[in-house]
Order: sequence, then C-alpha cells, then structure tokens
Amino acid sequence: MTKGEIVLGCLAPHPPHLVYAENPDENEPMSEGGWETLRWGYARLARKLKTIDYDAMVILTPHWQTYIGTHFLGCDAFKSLSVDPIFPNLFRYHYDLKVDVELSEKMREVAEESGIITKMMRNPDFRVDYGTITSCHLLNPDWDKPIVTISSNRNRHYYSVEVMNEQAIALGKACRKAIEESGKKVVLIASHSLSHRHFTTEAPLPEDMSREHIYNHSQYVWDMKVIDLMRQGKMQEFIDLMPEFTEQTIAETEGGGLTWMMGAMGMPDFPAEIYGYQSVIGTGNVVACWDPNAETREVVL
Ligand code: 2X7
Ligand code: FE2
Repeated sequence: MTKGEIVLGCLAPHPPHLVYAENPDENEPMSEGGWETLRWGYARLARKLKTIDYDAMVILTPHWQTYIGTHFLGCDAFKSLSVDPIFPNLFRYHYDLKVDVELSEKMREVAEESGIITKMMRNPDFRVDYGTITSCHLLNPDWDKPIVTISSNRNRHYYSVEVMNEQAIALGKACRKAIEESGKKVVLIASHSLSHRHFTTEAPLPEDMSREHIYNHSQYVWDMKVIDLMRQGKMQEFIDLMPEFTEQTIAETEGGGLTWMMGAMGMPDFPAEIYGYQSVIGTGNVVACWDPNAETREVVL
C-alpha cells in the first residue's frame, strides 16, 4: 500500500454568519449577504480544493467539547437539523453528511496507543456541531467527500494553554501516523477564529456591514502579528507564542485546532496561503492554508 499523506491543511473559521450570508438551500434563514471578504476568500480556497486529489477531510472543532478524552465521529452518516445555540435566527442548517469511519477508527487507535484517552462517538442521533458544518460547507459546498470530526478536549480549561499545546501536538502526530498507515490522501481543517472578543449588541439587521468592526485594537494587532508569522512560515514561533496570544485575545485557538494541525504537518516552515481576514461580530477571522506541495503553493494575498 502506498503511504498516506496530508495534502493540505486549512485554517477555516466557522462563524455561522458566513453560511447565513451565502443563502444555501440547506439553511432556513435568508440574508442580504455580508462578510464578502471572508466568503470570497473561502470561495477561492474551495476552488483550489477542487483541483486537489483527496479522500477525506479531517476537522478539529472547538464546538464539540469533551471533558474526558478526545472523541471521534464513528457512524457512517449523520443527518439532522443543526440550530446554532446563540444565533438560531441565522443558522438552522439541514445537514446530511458521510463519515470515513475506517480513517476515524485508525486515528483513534493510534492516538490511544500513544497514551491519549479516546472514544468513538457511535450514537447515530448525535448532533454534529455547527463548527464542523460551517467550515466544511464553505470549503466543500458539494459535500462530496467524507469527513471525520475530532472533538476538542478541554485541557486548556483543566490546565493551561501550555498543556493544550502539548496534548494537541501529540494528537496531531498520532493522526499523521494513522493517515500515513491508512494509505489515504487527507485534507486537515482547523475550524476556528483568531481573536475572539464578541460584540455585546446585535445590529437589527445582522448583515449590516456598517456595524461590523473589530472592537479592540490590541486584538487586531495580535491577529496581524500571527498572520505575519504564518506568511513567513514561522509556525514554531506562533505555537510558542500561543499561550500569550490565546490568553490576551481570548482566542479560539484555545480549542487546539491550529496546534493539532501544525503538529500533524510537522510544524511547517513554508509560507501559508492567506485568502482573507475579516471581523465577524468583532472576532478576528483568517482563511488560510498550508500547501506542502511547493509546485502548487501560491502567494494569494
Ligand atoms: O462560533 C462562532 C465564532 N467562532 C465566531 C464568530 C461568531 C459566531 O460563532
Ligand atoms: Fe466558534
């Protein structure tokens, strides 16, 4: 069997506002658009994905939070209505997705062997979180590839960002080994924003872009600092700064997605492709990817 590989790693934020703004058939509420800078960036990355040969998407999301161990989706399919708990006015999405259970089981097995506490989610009525749905919809609106969702263990809350970093890197290395042994080509997705200070009052029209802006300059400066590190291919430096960045900007990196993905990809020292940065309800969001193939890697923005 040929060795499996990670063919792309995507940092894919999941504000449900972006799906709402797209008006896909799956989502009930209708909008007049909004947040185009991020949506156009996503559309460009989705076009790149169409040119890449891959078998499955593996996503780590901070909105599936587990307190004992790391959990993996473990049924062939999940179908239901996902209603965002905070923004039910924007996101009521009918999903119908397929899971690569073989790959999921393999990752769980290798993670367990490396000392990580793990569990398969075998409940067919389990409601898949909106982070998975939003990031996967925007990267692949056709939903024509199976996915695997990995939960976010709350070790940042039990312990610290430092412990989260160590655990997420160990999980990333285990997932990489499992992918290599599986013989499959896999796209990784870290589903989250950067800085994460929310607004406190919603505009009467959620997509009113005259009301959309970052609420704290220090958070913006931090976001620009870490995006600059991505551009320069200095991911080890970013991971080293992760505790300070995450604490000072209450960043969604706390769930471990980016650290896990960088651990799996061997801490890239090549430049990330940047597709767009924009504020959503005051949070900082960048769409970015790491392409290990130097021949297809581009300077996008
Ligand atoms: O989950 C989110 C998020 N991470 C960012 C912005 C808006 C809403 O939901
Ligand atoms: Fe979120």
